[in-house]
Amino acid sequence: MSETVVRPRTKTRPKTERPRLHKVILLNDDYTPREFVVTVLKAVFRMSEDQAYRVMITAHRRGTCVIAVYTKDVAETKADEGTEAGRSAGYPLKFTTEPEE
Ligand code: TYC
Repeated sequence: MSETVVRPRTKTRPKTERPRLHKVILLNDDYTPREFVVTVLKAVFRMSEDQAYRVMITAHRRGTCVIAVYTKDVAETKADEGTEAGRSAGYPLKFTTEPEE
């Protein structure tokens, strides 16, 4: 008597959830000089002069601007670095983070 061995032809791939990314958001204020905002964006977020200027002017006109998305830790560290750069120069510059949908 012959035995038929049936093996599954497909491998089960466990679904791994990708970690949610977090947005870093720049908030406008009335006191921080535009040029200072651009300098911080270039230093902390590695932006070109052009990119930094566009992000700064967007926040200036609309109130906020999303800068980039990172893992939670990196987003929070960068937001703190940017906020601290403003604080140590005496400006109320503020960056916040928010999880992506
Ligand atoms: N509104 C500031 C000014 O007129 C400039 C500014 C832009 C400040 C963007 C913060 O996130 C900001 N000097």
